[in-house]
Amino acid sequence: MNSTDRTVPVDNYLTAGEPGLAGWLCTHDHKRIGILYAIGITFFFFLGGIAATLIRLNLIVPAGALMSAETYNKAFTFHGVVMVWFFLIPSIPATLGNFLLPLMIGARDVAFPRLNLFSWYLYVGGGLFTIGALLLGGVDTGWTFYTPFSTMFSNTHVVLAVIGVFVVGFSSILTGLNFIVTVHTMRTVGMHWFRLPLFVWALYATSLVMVLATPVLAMTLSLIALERLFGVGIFDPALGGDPLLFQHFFWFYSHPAVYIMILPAMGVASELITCGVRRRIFGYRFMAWSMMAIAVIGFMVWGHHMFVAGQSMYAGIVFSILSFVVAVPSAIKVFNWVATLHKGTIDFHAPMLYALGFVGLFMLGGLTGLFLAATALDVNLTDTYFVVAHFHYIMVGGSVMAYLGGIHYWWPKITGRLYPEGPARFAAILMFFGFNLTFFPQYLLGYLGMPRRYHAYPEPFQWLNVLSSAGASILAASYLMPLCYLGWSLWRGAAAGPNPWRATGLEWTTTSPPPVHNFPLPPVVNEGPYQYCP
Ligand code: HEM
Ligand SMILES: [Cu+2]
Repeated sequence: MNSTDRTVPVDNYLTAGEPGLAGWLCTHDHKRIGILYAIGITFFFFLGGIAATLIRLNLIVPAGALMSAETYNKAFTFHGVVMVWFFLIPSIPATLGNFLLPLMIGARDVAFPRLNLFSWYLYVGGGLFTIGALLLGGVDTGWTFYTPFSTMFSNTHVVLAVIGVFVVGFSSILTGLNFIVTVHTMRTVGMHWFRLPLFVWALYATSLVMVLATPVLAMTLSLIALERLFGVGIFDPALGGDPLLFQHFFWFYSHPAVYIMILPAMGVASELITCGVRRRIFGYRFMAWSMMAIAVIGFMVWGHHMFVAGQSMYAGIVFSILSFVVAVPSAIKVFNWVATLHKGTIDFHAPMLYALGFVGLFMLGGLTGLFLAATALDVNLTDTYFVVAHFHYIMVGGSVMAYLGGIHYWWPKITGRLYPEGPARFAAILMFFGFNLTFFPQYLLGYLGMPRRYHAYPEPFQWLNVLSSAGASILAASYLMPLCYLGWSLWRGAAAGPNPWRATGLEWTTTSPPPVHNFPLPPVVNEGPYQYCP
C-alpha cells in the first residue's frame, strides 16, 4: 500500500457535527448510518454465532450433548432468524452500501437521509422484538415458520418473532427504495449507467428485489399472526385454509431473498478482484446485466423448495428448469471473475484472499444448488444436511467472506487508518480452512442421509459431525480475529491517505475519512470504471 498524504484529516465525518451519542443517534449522514448498521449487524452476528456454537457443541455426540429436543429447536430457530434477517440481509447493503453508494456515484448523501436513519431505527426495533421472543422462552418453528406447526401446534412466542421480522422487513424495503431513488437521481455529472461501478449495479439489483419481494414476506407474516391470534382461516385446513399456500408465499420472498444476500457480495467481489489484479473487469456489461438477470429470474424459481411438498409434477418440472436457467448468469459471473484474474499479477493482500475465498466457496455452493434443482436428486437430498451445506456455502462462504473482504478493502476509507496486513491474511486463510472443515462434512452427512434439524442422530454419523464441530471452533476463532485487529487499528493503525490501494473509483478521490458532504465540489466523470493501467 502506498499513498501521498499520510495524515488523517481533522475535519471529517467522524469528527464534524454534533458531538457525542446524540450526534450519532440523530445523524442523517449516510456514512454514520452505515457505521450504526455495522455495529448492529456485528452484535447480531455474534449473537447468532453463540447459538451456532451451542448447536455444534450439542451435535458432538449422537445422543445430543447439551440440550433437550425443545431447546435445540429454539436454538436453531434463533440462529436462523438472527443470521438471515438481522445479519445477512442488511450486512453488505446497509453497511458498505450505505457508506459507499453516494461516494461511488459522486453524491452528497442518499436521496432520503431521514428515511435512512428511520430504517436503522426499524432495524433496531425489529431486533428488540426478536430478542424479546428469545428472552421470554424462544421460538421453535425454524426460521421458515412453516404452517401448520407455526399456526396451530407451536406454543412458543411465534407472534412476537414474526412481528420482529415484519418490522425489520420494512427497514429493508425503505433502504431499497432509498437506494433506487439515489441511483436514479443523484449520479454526478458524466456518471452514466454504464459507468457505474459494479458494486453500485449490485446494490441497485438488490434494492429492486428488496422492494418487490419483502412486502410479500410482511403480508405472509401478518397472516400467521392473524391466524394464531384470531383464528382467521388462511393456512389451517380445518378453517378452509391451505398450509401449502404458506410455503408458496414464504418462498416467493425467501428465494429472491437469497439473492439479497448474494448479489451485494458479488458486487464487492468484483471491486476487490479488479483492484487486486489491477485490470479492468472482464465483460463489464455482462457483469451488470447478469446481476439484473439474477434479480429478475430469481423471482421465478421459488417452487424448487417445494418439490416434495405436494406440488404437481408439472409445476416441479417447470421450477426445475427455471432453477437451471437462473444458474446461467451466476456462472457467467464466475467465468468473468476468473477471466479477469487470468494472466494478471495477483496481489494476495487480505481483501483479495477474501475475494478468492468467496469465488471458490460460492462456486461449490452454486453447483450443489444444481443437484438440488434436479427433482430426482432433490427427493433424496431435501431436508438433509446436504441442503444445510449448500446454503451455508452460499450464505456464509459467499456473503460473509465478501462482506469481510469489503470491510478490509474500504476500512482505510471508513476509518482513515490502515489495518495490519499480516493478521488479516492469516484470518482470511484460517477462515477458509475452518469453513470447509465445518461445512464440507455436511455434504457427506446429507448424502448419507442425515436429516437436518434433529438434536440426536445414529452412531455412524458421529465422526463427520465431530469434524464439523471442530471446524466450527476454528471458524469462530477466525471471526473473532478481525474484531481484535480492526479494533486495534482504530487507535494504532497508520494513517491511510486518500487512496492506499491506488484504486480507481470516486470514493478514492476524496479524503479518508471523507468530509461530511463527501466531496468539496461535485466530481465530474468522463470515463468508464476500472481504468487500471498496470
Ligand atoms: C445464489 C445464492 C443462493 C443462496 C443464498 C441459496 C440459499 C438457499 C437456502 C437458504 C436454502 C435452504 C432453505 C431452507 O430450506 O431452509 C436453499 C435451498 C435450495 N437451493 Fe439455494 N441458494 C442459492 C443459489 C441456488 C441456486 C443457483 C440454485 C439452483 C440452480 C439453488 C437451488 C436450491 C434448491 C433446489 C434448494 C432446496 C433444496 C431442498 O430443500 O431440498 N440455490 N438455498
Ligand atoms: Cu431457492
